[in-house]
Order: sequence, then C-alpha cells, then structure tokens
Amino acid sequence: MRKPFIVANWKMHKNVRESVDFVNQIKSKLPDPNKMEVGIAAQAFALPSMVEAAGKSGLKIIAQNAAAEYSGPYTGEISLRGLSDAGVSYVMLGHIERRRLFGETNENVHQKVQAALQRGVTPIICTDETMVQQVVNNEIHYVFHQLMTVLHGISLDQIKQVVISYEPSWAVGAGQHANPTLAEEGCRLIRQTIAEYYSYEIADKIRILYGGSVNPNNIKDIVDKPDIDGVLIGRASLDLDNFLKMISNAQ
Ligand code: 3PY
Repeated sequence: MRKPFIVANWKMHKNVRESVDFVNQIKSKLPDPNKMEVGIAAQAFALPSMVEAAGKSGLKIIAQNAAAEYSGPYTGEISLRGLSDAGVSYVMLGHIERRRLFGETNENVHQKVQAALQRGVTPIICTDETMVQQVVNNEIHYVFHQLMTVLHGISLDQIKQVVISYEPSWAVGAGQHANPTLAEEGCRLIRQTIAEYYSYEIADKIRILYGGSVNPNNIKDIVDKPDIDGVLIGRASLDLDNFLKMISNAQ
C-alpha cells in the first residue's frame, strides 16, 4: 500500500513567525501518520524553527530547493548538508517554477537528486509538461524524456526512496483548473516509465503526487485516482482551515 502524501507548497510566502505558528496549530490535528503523511514545503530560513516546532508530530518539513554541491563558493545557494543537519526530511527538486523562472535544466535536477540521495534527504522530483505537449501534440515522450534524464544513473536501491510529482503547467498558478482525468494520465505515464526503466514491483511502490490547482472541492476526485498517491498544494494551502479541510476531504 502506498501511503498518501499531502504536501503544502508555500512558495515564497510566510515569514518565520507565521510558519511556526502554522506548525504549532496544525500538529495536533494531523491524521494518523500510519495512514497519511502531511508535509509543508516552506522558505529555507524558516525550516529549522519549523522542524523544532513539529517535534515528534510526524509533520514533514520540506525544502523547496537545494544545491547539488556539498559546500563551497556558491553564494545564495541552499546546502543539503545544512538541510540534513537541521532535520529536514524531504527536498522538492525541479519544481516547474524553478525550471521556468530560474532556468533549471533536467541535468541540474539530476545532479541535485543524486546529491540529495547521498545526504539522506528524500527528493520529491518534480516533472511538468504544457497543455500543447500533452493534448495538442500528444507528446507522451516529454515527461518520459524529462524523467529519464533526471533519473539517469539512479540505482534500484535509490529509486525506491524517491517521491515523484507531476505538475502540468496548464494547472499550476492562479486561475487555472485541475483536470483529474488528465492528472491521472500523467501520473500513470510516470508509473509506466518507472516500470519499464526499473521494474513493475518498484513502480507499484513509488509514490507519485499530482500538483496544480488542487482545492477542497477537487482533492477527493484527484486522490481517488489509482495512480495518484497525494498532492502538492499551492495557494490553497496557505490558510490553515482550508489546508485542514483538504486533508480531511482527502481521507
Ligand atoms: C501549485 O499548485 O501552484 C503548485 O505549484 C504546487 O506545487
């Protein structure tokens, strides 16, 4: 059984106080951690205080990015060593906004994934595609290519540890709509890719999340799809009551 994973992606929102307050308020209201995992991807400066506030509640504190390099002259980068020392358990890598706005390539993401695995921080590998690629050109190879470049050289033992997300650009951002059927198609394609490249057994165990315009009204339809094991939630996760409602609706 793949345990559902509900992840808030706060992007560049909330300061340390707001982030810690949120953790303090949510930590006693989490679902049974044996049945569902909940995480928050927050800004790097807030992560250590959030880890401390989360304590043993089971809430996962997640970084939104990290550098591939261990340490050195990389001004402004976030080190995996620092994240690991701070008790951060997951790191999102290759989010569509990192790729589109900051020019991250599949090769960059590949190096970061390898570095995260070496440092013991579990990568949430983000893949994406555009509406044109998905619907008009029927380019099913786009996500396949993206995934294969990122996973190149990742061993059987390592792949078991990763989480993958599928965030089509046609659903990410303000005013867009999620389409549970297309979301399932994308996640199924990713699972098939893992099955062909690794094995059916691994594909059956790996968690694949969907991200893009998830809200309290559509979350149940999305997580009920057979190949979708959870969600990444943008804007709708910033408000505590809304996020709690989504966690409850997803169960
Ligand atoms: C969104 O839903 O906007 C996201 O980017 C989730 O990661």
